[in-house]
Amino acid sequence: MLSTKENFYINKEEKFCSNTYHPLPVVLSRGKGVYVWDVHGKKYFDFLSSYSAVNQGHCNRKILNAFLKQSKKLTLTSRAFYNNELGNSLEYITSIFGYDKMLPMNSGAEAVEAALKICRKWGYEVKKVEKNKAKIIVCDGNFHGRTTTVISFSSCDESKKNFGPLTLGFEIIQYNNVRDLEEALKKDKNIVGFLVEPIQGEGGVVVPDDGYLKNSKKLCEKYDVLFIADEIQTGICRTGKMLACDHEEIKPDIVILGKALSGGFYPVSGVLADEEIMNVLKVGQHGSTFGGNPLGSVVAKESIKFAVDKDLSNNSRMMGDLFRYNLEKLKDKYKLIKQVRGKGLLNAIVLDCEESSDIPWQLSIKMRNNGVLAKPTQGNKIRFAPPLIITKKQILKAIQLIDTSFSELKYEYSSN
Ligand code: IF1
Repeated sequence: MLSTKENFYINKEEKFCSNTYHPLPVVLSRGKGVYVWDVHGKKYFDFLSSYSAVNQGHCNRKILNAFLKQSKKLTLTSRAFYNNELGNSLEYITSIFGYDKMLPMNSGAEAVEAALKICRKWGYEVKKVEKNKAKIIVCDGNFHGRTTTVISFSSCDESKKNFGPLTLGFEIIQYNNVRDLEEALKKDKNIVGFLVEPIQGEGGVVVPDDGYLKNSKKLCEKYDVLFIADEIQTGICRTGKMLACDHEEIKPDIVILGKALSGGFYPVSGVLADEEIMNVLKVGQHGSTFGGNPLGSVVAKESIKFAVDKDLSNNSRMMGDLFRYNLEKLKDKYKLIKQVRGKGLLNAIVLDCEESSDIPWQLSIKMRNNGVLAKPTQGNKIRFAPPLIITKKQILKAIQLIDTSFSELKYEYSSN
């Protein structure tokens, strides 16, 4: 039962904000580290991390201090002028990821769009594909954002219904199927790129077979096609490595970053590539008002520096192993848990119920009541993705609260 105060905020949001989400009934007012607090001061573990945008923890002090210092000096110049932070920031970031250049953008979808433009332009001007014939391969179950071109290649009808006419030039193949990729590459010489999530988030944390990324990259090399890794959700230590592609020791031709690139302070995204690819973009051929602004530059550098200095990759790997080990124990205890899957601290459970069942939602409500915030995705999966600074003690406490939530649900469903 929600309080008058909570309903006050919910009603106002529902009255004045476009209605494009179905939020969990909780009204948050503060965040710090792995915790968030609601308007009544109740404390929760945040096991969504704003869809992996606060890997460094809510209101991270180091990023906050950098944000405050820069925001008093200079926030935005546009790229019509140089500024004294952009070059510094990108020198550091490109050195960490091993690329010559980064194109600074703002939202994830905007960076995906920019990567698609770069790939197409490379296709026409370097691979010499016939004008307006360039094709990019994407995967079934993909999620790369909400812009019109990006939803044009979504395999989810709800994402694209009545948003037409859709952008042409994309082919959908099965995810985690190297043969499907080879078949597509063989039959069309106009293919210029393969856009893939190293782990599919929206699909309910779908981890491909070992070797899928490496073999796909090899095929892209064989057929002179750019391998584009969308690491917006899997990047910046989320899966136990700086990039999820690092698990297979491959270097994508293009890497797309977002979300935790700013530690949740400010929309910063980017496209990483070496010069022979990035330099297809010439003066006047791409841009953005906020892209590369000094405030976002400082925040992004500090966000990556924190992830590196605190070795968030290692903590993500260790805490992820501990979390999945304990989820597997819960799976032995509750037959409702059909599968535990994930890598690092990007995990999910698949519940043994119909995708249309309200059990996942009821479980999320129980977890909310017990102090853990997590939400169902794709019907019968619940994603668990806490900030990467989480400690062993916090993981074990969260598992205990999740266990309690299952036992309460089991009683409720078994008693009727
Ligand atoms: C929503 C999903 C997650 C992304 C990848 C690009 C973007 C996203 C791999 C676009 C954004 C967010 C967006 C949010 C829900 C959430 C999401 F469930 F939709 F799929 F995280 F898994 N590439 N994902 O995950 O970045 O433009 O949002 O900055 O739109 O409902 P953005």
